[in-house]
Amino acid sequence: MSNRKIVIDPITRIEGHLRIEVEIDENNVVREAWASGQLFRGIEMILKGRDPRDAGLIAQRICGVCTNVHYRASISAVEHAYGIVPPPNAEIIRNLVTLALFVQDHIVHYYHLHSLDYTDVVSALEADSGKANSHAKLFHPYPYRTSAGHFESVKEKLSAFVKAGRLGLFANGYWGHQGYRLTPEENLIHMSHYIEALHVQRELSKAVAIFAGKTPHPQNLIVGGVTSVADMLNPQRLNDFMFIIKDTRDFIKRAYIPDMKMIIKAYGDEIKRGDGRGSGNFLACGGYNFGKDGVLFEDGVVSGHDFDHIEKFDESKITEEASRSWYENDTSLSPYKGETVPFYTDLNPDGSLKSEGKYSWVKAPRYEGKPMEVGPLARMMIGYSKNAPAIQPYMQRFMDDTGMTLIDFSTTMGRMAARAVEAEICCDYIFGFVSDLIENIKYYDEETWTKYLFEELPKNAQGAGIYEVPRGVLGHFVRIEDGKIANYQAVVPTTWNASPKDAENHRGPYEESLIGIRLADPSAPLEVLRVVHSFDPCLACAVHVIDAKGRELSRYKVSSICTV
Ligand code: NFE
Ligand code: MG
Repeated sequence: MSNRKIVIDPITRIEGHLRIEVEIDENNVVREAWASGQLFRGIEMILKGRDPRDAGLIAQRICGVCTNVHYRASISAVEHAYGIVPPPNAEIIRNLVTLALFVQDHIVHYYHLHSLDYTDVVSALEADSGKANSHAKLFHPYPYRTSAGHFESVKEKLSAFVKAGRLGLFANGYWGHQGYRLTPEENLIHMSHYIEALHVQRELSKAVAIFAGKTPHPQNLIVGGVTSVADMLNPQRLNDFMFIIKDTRDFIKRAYIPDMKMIIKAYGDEIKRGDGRGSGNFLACGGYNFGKDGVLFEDGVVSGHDFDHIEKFDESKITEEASRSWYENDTSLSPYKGETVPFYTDLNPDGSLKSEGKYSWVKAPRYEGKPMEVGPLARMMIGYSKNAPAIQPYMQRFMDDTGMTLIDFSTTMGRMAARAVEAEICCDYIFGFVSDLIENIKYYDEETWTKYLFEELPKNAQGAGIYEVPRGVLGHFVRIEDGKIANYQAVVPTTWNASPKDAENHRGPYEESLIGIRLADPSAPLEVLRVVHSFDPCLACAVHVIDAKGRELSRYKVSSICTV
């Protein structure tokens, strides 16, 4: 029997429109894969000709999920171009908001976007609440909201959904698939935390809004600093922020981490088999300084899982190319010179991707010509290998508790585990950033903005804002000519991970991680969902002109007065 193609479109639960096509052999093993962003992001074109000080407010509309990070990277790119250094308090406030967002993003990703690939909602209804209560104690001595009474109320909520035939957001799962292995009690514990996580993520949005004004699409950043002066100087606001983080920390330690350990125990053979392992190229730019010389994340570049030789990150080695993407100009370019001229070449007549030609709106970022995985997994593996004080002890404890080795993390389950460990680290370390802020204020350093006169800034300049954000390395690159934006490029984490192939036919990280995965039932490709979802895809970072039918994407009119 010849190879067959399976198309999953969209594969994302929310966060934009990603299409995955895989070719499987007669044993249902994936032999080739194509990741295709089905949306076009025109933001870079909209930014041309604008006042650089406005870039942040426009660029942040790239996405509504990783809310503040495009805003921040954009403002920083302009600051870098002009040589403006924001004062320490501004940097701390920016860090507080971004780190609260890391935690919120990771919790939402695990419970609401990914856990249903491993937990069966319908099975939870069969659970014995008393048994679930004692089972939860195997993974934490004081598990989060797991009394038998609480479980009964969760079951009632779930069965009301099922009885009404309105599964809502649970409607499209492959419930009953042989790939689901948790017991009914374990499924119930997860579903209970799924519901609790809705509250936790709402509270974290409030924490972000304390300094950022609102979320998504915050208001508090300006070139040179932040505007959240009154919030910074109000002890009640700081206290509210810390209180939410404290509650979240409780949830992470008593629910998220234990649930991760439970999943790893149940699906351990997938880890040992290496399901979802990619090429072993990892990239991290590091950052988030605190105290005298503390840094949360280490930078590093790893090739082929060689963690003994980690190179320093160098932004000048980043290029993007579009030989397999729907843009003109196939040459590999520095983002400062990057182009965004759409060139849609359609699908095959049967509606499938042109697997030998251009097939995605996502470009192909490369580091020294190589595809790179970015995100929590890259950060945790690099931080652990470099013995980073903020990372190594957390990773070590998780490894000791689960029996996982470093290479085990380079899998689908490992990607999830790294994200959970990172959420725990961010939550614990946020307090260090808060105490830096309090320390400054105590000594009358209330500076939040570095003064400059726009008229005195150079007319021609270029700069980059490069940060670790929840899904990996984010870079915004701006070139200013005659006081206006002449070119703008954003190379976002999902662009790295969802990258299509390149001129050399190197697969992107999603694609590479799918090779060798065996499907139990090709009509219900749960295994493919698991691999791709473990990266936390955000194709919303690649949107702006949507095509509901997958066709007719060839005409654009983007004027400079277009609002986004
Ligand atoms: Ni739209 Fe994002 C993050 C950015 S994309 S969520 O994290 O930047 O990968
Ligand atoms: Mg780009």
